[in-house]
Amino acid sequence: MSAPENRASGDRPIVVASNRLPFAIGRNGDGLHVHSAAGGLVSAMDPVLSKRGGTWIGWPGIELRRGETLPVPDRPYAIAPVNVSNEEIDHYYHGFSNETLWPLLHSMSGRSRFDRRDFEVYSEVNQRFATTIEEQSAGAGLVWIHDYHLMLAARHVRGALADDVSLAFFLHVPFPPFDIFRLLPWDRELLSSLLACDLIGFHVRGYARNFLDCVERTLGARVDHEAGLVEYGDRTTRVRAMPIGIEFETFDGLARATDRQPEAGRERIVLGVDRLDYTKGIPERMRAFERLLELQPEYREKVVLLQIAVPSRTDVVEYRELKSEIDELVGAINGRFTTSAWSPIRYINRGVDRERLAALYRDADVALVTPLRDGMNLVAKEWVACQVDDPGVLILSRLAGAAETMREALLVNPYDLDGTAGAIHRALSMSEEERASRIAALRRRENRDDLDGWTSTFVEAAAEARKALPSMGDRDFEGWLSDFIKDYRLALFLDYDGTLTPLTDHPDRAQLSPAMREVLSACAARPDADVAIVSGRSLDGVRAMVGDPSLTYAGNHGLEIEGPGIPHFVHEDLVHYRGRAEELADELDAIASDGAWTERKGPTLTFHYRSVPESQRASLTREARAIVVRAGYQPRDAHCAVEARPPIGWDKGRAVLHILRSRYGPAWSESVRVIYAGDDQTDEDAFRFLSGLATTFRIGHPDSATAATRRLPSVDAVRSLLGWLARRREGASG
Ligand code: GDG
Repeated sequence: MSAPENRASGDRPIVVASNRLPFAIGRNGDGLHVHSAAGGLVSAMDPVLSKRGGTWIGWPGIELRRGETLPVPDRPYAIAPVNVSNEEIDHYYHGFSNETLWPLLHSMSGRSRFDRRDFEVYSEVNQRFATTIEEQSAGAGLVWIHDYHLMLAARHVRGALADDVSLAFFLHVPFPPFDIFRLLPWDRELLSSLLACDLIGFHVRGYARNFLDCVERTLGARVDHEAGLVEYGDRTTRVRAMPIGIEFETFDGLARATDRQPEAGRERIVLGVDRLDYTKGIPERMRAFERLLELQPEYREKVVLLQIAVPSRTDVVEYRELKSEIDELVGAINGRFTTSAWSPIRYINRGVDRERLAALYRDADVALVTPLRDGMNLVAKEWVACQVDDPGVLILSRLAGAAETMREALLVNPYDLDGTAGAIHRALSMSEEERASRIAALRRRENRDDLDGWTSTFVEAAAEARKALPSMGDRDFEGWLSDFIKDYRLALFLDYDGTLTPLTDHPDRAQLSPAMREVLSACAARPDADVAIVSGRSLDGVRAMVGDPSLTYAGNHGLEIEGPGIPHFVHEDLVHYRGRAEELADELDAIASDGAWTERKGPTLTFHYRSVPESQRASLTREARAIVVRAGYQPRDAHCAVEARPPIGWDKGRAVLHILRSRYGPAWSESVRVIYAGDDQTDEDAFRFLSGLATTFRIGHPDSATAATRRLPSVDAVRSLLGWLARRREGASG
């Protein structure tokens, strides 16, 4: 099938990034040699890249020695190799990709190893992929990143991509439920990186649902589960299930063209074909077959299990152990049942070529595809495509993604040996009519939803993905907050700049909009709510900007506090710093040029450099920070500014607790619920301090990590939140 090309982004080239290139490089005495690497990904991407042009980015599979250049086979698109050293491969590929992520994503967390060094190298290699993607993406319409090896690349790429280039990711393996994924110490990093994409594709709906659940619960992103949209900071990502297909016509053609194989003798054949991987359930399958021979001796000497297991990841110890386990099991089962004329298991521990594979598929009476967990499983689909005469029966694990659509197969639980043995019996005794009906339906679907169709659907979906979620509204706040604050007094803490007003080039210009002023006053007017503004500005400064005397104000990051029911507070240690901030400000003024200036705020100050040309910022801030440190103050990065605070162990978090305790007493949490919203690094102190004690919101761009419960995209969203808080209970939470 061929679907229309992606029109929305024209016919611009595509950049594909995957762990491996579409060919493999080996080295022998004569130097480097190219081998073809036929596989699902190559079959899927090669035609679309050939048609549209573009670049394939990947690791060539070998560490290049000094002076060696990569032999690149002739292709109608560019190849950009990413060099990864052998040591890096150990951590990035064997370690984090295959020993941490692979088992975890397959819900086999007991096999996952969590090693910080592996993760660090994985991040570095992903960053290197991202740099190559940036270099290759000029003029491209789509950057398409593949699979679990590159989950951190998207985040680095996003900032460097032109606005009209779509960024998309497809995961070829399952995505596990929240309770499993949260075991990963770096879950937030991976999730937030993926949300830099416009489109994320999974094989089946269940994986997409798990992912949406994870980003909602782990990152506090806003999710529309029905539409498959995630809003994270100011960016929206579309999440879709797009089951991969196979080259149906190719397999069908191969099956019609090849001769009968010598394996097809008098016995009936039950076939298994897999990479030798513990997710594929090969030992369980052999035991189920053994159970069949135990329970139904009439199959002895009549049926053979033909298992092809292609060696895979032999550098990983678990894979070597699995090979030994299977070797022993084959020996034990064959030792138990073999007669002079027959052995029950025929085991081939190497790959066969595609023609032979198609013939084996065609001639098998039963395909036994019983992974313990599998993203999709292409073998099931390829086998179906090869059923060109005398139809066989497909037995398929219900834990493979393929089971979601291939409903006409006999679905089994691969852990249930009796159930699987029963299914083999049912398959071997199934009538020709039933077999033909099931296969006809399976073939129709795989022919219709083939690989070409999948690629076109993905490319089109990526171009159309850039739809924003409808703006945040009462329904969201209702879901997040109404139970939390119901029947409690509300203590609302709000940062000022970047939270209640957009950031401006000068602090004096950051005025509250009339609409914001209105919702703020309406919140403050509620008899069951108290509002406090917590700012890095001076106390007088922030009070003057807001102008409502009924609120509480915490200035200078909480070093000074004033409000109803709270004795005026100035941190006692400030006496030691009297006058020093002024001296420090004079020193900073001496280096201020090109629009840099110092905001004097009493005990603290802020050195602003927003108007300074980009090229001078790094050296200027380095100098400013050094001066601050020499003066015995703590420097802290803010939005285009360096803050200087006396080192007295006080921050916005401590200030919030001080306000809560002074106002409501030490048992404040019995009667008060706290909501805090802020956009700044200094608000992170409050988010960490209040974790578990409050619902916290980080406003704005999602590039920096946050300890907040949720993110809000903008000052407008804060206004909507305040509007809802002011109106609630009049109808909503009763
Ligand atoms: C990952 C996901 C998902 C196998 N033996 C031989 C041979 N093969 C080919 C098959 C098939 C491929 O290898 C295996 O694909 P699977 O889908 O079964 O499994 P993974 O390798 O684990 O692939 C999986 C897939 O990505 C695609 O998204 O379906 O869930 O784990 O194409 O034909 N090919 C040849 N000789 C062999 O002996 N020529």
